[in-house]
Amino acid sequence: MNQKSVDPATLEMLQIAQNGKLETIWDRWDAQQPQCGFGQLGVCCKICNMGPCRIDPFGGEPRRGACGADADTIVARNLVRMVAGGAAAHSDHGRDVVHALLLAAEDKGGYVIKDPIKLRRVAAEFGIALDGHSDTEIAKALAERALEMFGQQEGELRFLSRAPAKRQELWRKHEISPRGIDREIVEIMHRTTMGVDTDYRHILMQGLRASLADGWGGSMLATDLQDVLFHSPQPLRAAVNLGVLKKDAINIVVHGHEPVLSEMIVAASRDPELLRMAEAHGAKGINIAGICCTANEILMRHGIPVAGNFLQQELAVITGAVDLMVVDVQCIMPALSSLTGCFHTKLVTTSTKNKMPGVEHIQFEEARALELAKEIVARAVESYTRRDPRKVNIPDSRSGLIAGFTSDSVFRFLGGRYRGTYRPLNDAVIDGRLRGAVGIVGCNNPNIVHDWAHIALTRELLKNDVLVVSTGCAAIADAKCGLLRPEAAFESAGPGLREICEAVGIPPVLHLGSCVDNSRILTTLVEIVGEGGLGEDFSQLPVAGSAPEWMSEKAIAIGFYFVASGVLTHFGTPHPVLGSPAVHKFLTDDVEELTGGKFFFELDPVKAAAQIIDHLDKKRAELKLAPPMYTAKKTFQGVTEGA
Ligand code: BF8
Repeated sequence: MNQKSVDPATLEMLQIAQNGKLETIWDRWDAQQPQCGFGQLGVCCKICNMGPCRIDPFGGEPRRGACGADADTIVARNLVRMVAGGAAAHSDHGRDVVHALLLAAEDKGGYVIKDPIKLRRVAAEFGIALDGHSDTEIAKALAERALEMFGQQEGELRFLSRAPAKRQELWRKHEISPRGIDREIVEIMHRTTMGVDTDYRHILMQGLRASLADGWGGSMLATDLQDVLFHSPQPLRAAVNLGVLKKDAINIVVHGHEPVLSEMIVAASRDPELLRMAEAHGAKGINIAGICCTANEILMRHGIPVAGNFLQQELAVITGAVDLMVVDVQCIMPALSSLTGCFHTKLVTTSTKNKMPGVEHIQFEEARALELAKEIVARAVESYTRRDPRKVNIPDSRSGLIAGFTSDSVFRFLGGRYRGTYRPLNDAVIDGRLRGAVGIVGCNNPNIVHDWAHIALTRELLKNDVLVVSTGCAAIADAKCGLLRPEAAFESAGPGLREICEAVGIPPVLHLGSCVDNSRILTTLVEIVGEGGLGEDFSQLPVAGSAPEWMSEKAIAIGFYFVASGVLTHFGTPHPVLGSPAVHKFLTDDVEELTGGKFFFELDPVKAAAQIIDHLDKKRAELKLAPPMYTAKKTFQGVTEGA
């Protein structure tokens, strides 16, 4: 592949890396070619020590592993183990947030409850008594109830009751209502170990159940309790791309996922004593910038600039301007440890779950959160004194954006102060000003030109009057090319979407946060159905989901819970299932009979947009809605088809 990215800052830094003979993820990915075909097709089984076994994907021999497992069983097992990995990552993040809430209730670690209204709203859902009780008493009771959701053995997760009654009934009918978060993940591991479940459909149904435990459990808890602790986001302005790093300031990059750490780093960076120390070393302040979902968390609540998305983490170091990179968990490339060795950059791990050989570990303890955050910031100040100005190359690339939308705020925002409901949004869909809405989420992957698929898909949908909501690295991609500015409505949206964006002053792409905040997409769907006029279940809505450049197991878990919630879901490259036509058919066809949602795989973002729009139009017709007001005929690449 020749072109590596559509982002000019990334291309500039890749040239600098090449000149300096610095290896990046693209070099290592090239060195892996050709990648293992058995792995890509999902037909390699290494679950027990009789293997690894592999199946001939062309129907020849061997057709079965040593134990007798066929391609269908092997592919389904491998896939749901990916769901388990993704659901575990999101949910363990959620668990850490619950612990932080417990500490806030006990007045430890510097955490305080910043959104008492949301605290009371969520606590009421758990049936916790509110009257006459202090915020800390309620927070303690809520944290205890939330912790129970992880180890719950029977019944259903509390947040499932947010879904429409029809959806809940459907989950019960197919026995995929999750009982407890940890239980469903463990059950995947049990069912897929040697000699247990061999029925691929039965295995995949457990994948759906565990994914619901993520979306409507661990991720939803993470989002809601982060809002309680760190306050619910509100729309705010910020900047994005490597150009947010500053030549004359101390640059700290926070990378990973959990705001329990990054919130404290932000607080510590404003400490007067540390600021004086920075100044004494000749620095003009302490500049915090984020990478990956940690970036999204502190962007959403503080407007902290975003240095880049997943594929830019090494490039941030290669600017030579990062004095310290602090990481917690998930999406952190192991290569950072050797790369930071080529610069003055200090790399610090902090989580009990993540250590890197040769990298200093400062154990983050929530009970001493602020104190440890100050220690980390002080290390950055020290590191700045070792910065070599000759190695500094910061690309002059940064875009403005608006972030900070939530299912609570944005659509009520659409209704204005006196009409704070989802009615205007639903009416816009009903009268055809808006064709529908699509959530574009997920990662970058060197197997696709960096950011290209996110941006191309988003642009096609906007042109066709489809509102886009976005999270994770997808939102960062769209932000870098200016799609998260209100002006993008003039430049990129169809006439109906433009009218709405202009009336309210919002961008046509709404940033809903990090990957755990995909739960905000679910609660948005709840609100839309609840508002009325667009059917009684998610599967009736003109909506879809997409992960055009996915790479992580977490993306598979998210895709599964979208599909289990009745949503058509696009992935750019297929899941590793093509070695089993039966599993592929289940995911892209049969599952629709069960949940109303299904997957489709399409690398070309323009073709994917066409398929998504066909789906939105089909749903509109089923609801007997008028055709789209302005873009009844689909518009692609500036050409109106059939016009
Ligand atoms: O959880 S989008 S590359 S950063 S996995 Fe990772 Fe993918 Fe980015 Fe956030 Ni989500």
